[in-house]
Amino acid sequence: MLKGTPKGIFLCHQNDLLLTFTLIPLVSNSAYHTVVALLFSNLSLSPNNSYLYLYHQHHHPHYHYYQQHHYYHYYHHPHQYHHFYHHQHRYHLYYHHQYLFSLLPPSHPTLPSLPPSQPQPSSPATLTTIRGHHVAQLDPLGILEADLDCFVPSDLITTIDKLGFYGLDESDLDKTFRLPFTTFIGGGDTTLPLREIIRRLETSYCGHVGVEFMFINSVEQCQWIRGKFEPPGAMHFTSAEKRTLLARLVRSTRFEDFLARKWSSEKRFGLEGCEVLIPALKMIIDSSSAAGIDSIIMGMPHRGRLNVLANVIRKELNQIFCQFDPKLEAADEGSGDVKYHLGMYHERINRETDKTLTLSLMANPSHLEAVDPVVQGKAKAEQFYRGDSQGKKVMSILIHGDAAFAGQGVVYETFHLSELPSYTTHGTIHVVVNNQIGFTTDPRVARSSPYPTDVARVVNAPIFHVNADDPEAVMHVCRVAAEWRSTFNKDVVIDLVSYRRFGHNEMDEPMFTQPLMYKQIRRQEDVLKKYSDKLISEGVVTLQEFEEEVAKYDKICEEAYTSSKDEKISHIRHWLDSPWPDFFTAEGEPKSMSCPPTGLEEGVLQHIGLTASSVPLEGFNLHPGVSRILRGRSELVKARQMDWALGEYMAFGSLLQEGVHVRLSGQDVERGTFSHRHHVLHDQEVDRRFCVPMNHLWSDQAPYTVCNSSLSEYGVLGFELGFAMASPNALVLWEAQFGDFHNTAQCIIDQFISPGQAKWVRNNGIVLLLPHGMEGMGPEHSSARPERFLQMSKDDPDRFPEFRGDFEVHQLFDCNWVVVLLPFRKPVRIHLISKPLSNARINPYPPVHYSTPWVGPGTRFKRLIPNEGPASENPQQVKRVIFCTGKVYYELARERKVLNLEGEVALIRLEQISPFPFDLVRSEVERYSNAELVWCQEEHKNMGYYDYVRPRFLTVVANQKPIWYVGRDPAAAPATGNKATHLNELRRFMDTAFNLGVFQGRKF
Ligand SMILES: Cc1ncc(C[n+]2csc(CCOP(=O)(O)OP(=O)(O)O)c2C)c(N)n1
Ligand SMILES: [Mg+2]
Repeated sequence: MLKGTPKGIFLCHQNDLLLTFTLIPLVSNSAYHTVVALLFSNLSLSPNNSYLYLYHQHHHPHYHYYQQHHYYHYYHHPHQYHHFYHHQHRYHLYYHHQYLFSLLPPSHPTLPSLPPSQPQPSSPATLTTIRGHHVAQLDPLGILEADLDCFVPSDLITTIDKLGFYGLDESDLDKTFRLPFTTFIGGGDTTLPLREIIRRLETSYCGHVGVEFMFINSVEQCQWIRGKFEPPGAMHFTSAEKRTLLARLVRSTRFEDFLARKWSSEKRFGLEGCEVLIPALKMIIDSSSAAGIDSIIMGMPHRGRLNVLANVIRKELNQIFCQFDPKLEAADEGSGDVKYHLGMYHERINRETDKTLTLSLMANPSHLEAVDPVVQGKAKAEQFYRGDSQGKKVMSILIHGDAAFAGQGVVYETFHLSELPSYTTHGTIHVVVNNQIGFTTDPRVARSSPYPTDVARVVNAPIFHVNADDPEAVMHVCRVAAEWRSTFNKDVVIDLVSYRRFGHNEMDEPMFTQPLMYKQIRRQEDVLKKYSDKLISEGVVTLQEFEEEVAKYDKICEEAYTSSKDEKISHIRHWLDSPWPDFFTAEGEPKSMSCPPTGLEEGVLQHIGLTASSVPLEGFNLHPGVSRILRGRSELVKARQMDWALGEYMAFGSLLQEGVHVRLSGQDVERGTFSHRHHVLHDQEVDRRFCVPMNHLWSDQAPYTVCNSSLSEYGVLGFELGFAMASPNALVLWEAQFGDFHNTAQCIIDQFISPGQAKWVRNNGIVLLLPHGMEGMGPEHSSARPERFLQMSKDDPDRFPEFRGDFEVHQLFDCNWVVVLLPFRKPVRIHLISKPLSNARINPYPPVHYSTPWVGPGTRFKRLIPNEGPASENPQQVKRVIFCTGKVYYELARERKVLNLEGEVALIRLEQISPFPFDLVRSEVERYSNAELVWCQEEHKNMGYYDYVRPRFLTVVANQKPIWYVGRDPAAAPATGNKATHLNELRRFMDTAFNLGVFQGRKF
């Protein structure tokens, strides 16, 4: 015990109405410094209890100054009092701790009473600090500090035997004090002896639960939490509840034991050391179901995942066990995934509440925490489609590892979505399996924050740290967390402070790196043994009943094991987390393989165009600049033309008419980064008066959601991917501010979007809008790195495909492109080739006339646009065919015209690059059989499309002809920062493109 440390202190705080005092006496026991925190509010304001004393640890010269001066002033000058306390609190109490306030009985003679007329000081709300969690007994091993700090804040420390040293004696402990109304420790009592106060507070705040909530800026919420932890008997459980808890613990523990026995050398990332996770989740689910929740979407990492699938989601055990069979064959197309990544969807009756409940655990990649925003997006979408605007029916639970929770930035990004109107899921319950280790790394070198959970403080989520070896304490915090979520619809964190009994996986040797910790772990009795002993000694169960429960579950496992041997084939689709039952056939196949035309009646186009160029609300004060834009649109509509922004309007609007929900999310998407979109109009006179014309198209249209996101890519793209998972009947688009910013969301692209179907047989129609264009804007803001996406496409460059009538749609099914009308969903990446802002100045795109060949009824997306002009009339005379894509076409067409080469050079545009339109390219190549073939791009040679298209062109011509490259030279940066260099590069490759002799005599 620290020498000379104080016995007790009162911390002073102010909130709106009250001055509050927290008494923090400390008591020692053999193993811990423990702290007790008590809030005595109103203490100084009532004439009956204005008994404050300053105590000091050492004789400090300022002692009398503070005692006499400030106290004295307090009675006469409330403002100085305020200042004084603020000063004390911040400085002396926290850092020097020489000065202590203590409480004396009302009869103490030395202090004057506070005059009844004393005005109450008021100030911005601050709340009582309760720091008991710093010394609560959270580590089941008893060797680590959950807050990484064995230093117990000295302002909190005292020992009972030091009472005299601080001016108190043992007799003070038995003096009775009136309790303030803000505390619940009294139960029915309004006064208690100090000894009892200390005991009760110790029970609430310094036992196996550490509650962090002092940072919450709501008196109501803080009081609510106190009300859950302070009343005597708050943690009381009935015998029936205890038996249920024991039975759940049996399942959790014996499941891992069973796997360990049967497959001792298989990786499973066992839960041993935190078996309480299973009853914890079940308690959260039961309590949430009781509060009205009927759909829960969960995300979690590897640790204990199989156990959660088995005992929470209730995946059939034989289906889990057969995954361990090395001879099990895969029935589905695709490459599949390891068993501890698979997801699951299950509808069942909750036994505790008798209500129907749907549970889904999202499949996820190894990349820790990447699934967090995906879960949130899916939960949001379910809430949206069900009209659950308050999150009373659908909720999400996220489970985290301690190291990943602290280390991964996407956790922070996800928290920052939690309160945003278009992204909130109205409260997520986070559960941290805090085994105090990450692989081989100790927490003290893995994080800089005291707890792994501190990230949650940014959203004022209460954090409940709990010793995972005390299952009843865990159940209590889980119940409180669920009630918190259903009461306040805000995030909450449960930190299960536990340990990891074995290595990171079952093959790892933890003694290499954590020898002492693991010596202790070997001595550690498992929680099931401890808890069953406790219940047996309490007489809640008999030893025989307990053993029967264990035997019963072991038998279930054995039987499932036997039947798992009959499973010869694994169906990944049985592990689907987001089934779309009516969308596919019963076998999970598309109902047809057809791609209907996407053209529209002119009347529809006109209608949408008019809405896009008007304000449907009366008396709306528009900005003159926006008025101009809308007038420009209206001119185009009159001329039956559309530019990029109108084209987008037409596409979205027509889908809305057909009942397809459209959601566009990303940074500044409402106006549009390039100020071209203006989907949300702002009244210039009335604060927060908006108008979204797209939602005024038709009375029975589907809703349009357009939302500016937080400044995140990883989190927001993950969220939208999850949103797109909930329903196939939606177009969900994420737009990057500039295409290159998608690189901070690369994990979502690489781990979910590209391989999602191959790993998890999961369709998804997410659309990425990535502004791209080499316009001299510098190394960033130029390239959306199309080469990266093309590299993910799996069409074989070397195999010329067979052509059937449905070749086009089959290609789309096999590779990655999407049209919302397709009978399946594929992620798609669209590069907006050229930014509409620059269109205004150097518009490479003339507005498109919406006459039939392009957008009218019966028309469809053109994968390839053949040459337009003289070259196609006399193809045999053509000397060079330049294939290209995007904006560079317009530069080439202009140059060709200037050079008068329109008869000799054909320009062909690939609108769909992947899957490669082998059929159309072949017929163009055959048409211009005398011409040499060129691929022209404005990107550098090692970027853009060249590496993707080259081998495919060679396959088309059976390697009989070269496909020459024209474009920028290879480079390390995507674009130059120098405008002159940019223009020189452009000039140089334009010259090459039309120098018809340049490749003569060259070998390929
Ligand atoms: C983003 C990411 N980085 C690194 C890894 C490799 N990795 C797998 S588990 C692990 C440790 C995780 O520790 P923790 O989050 O505490 O979970 P625990 O295994 O202890 O349950 C690491 C580093 C990963 N899977 N994902
Ligand atoms: Mg860990």
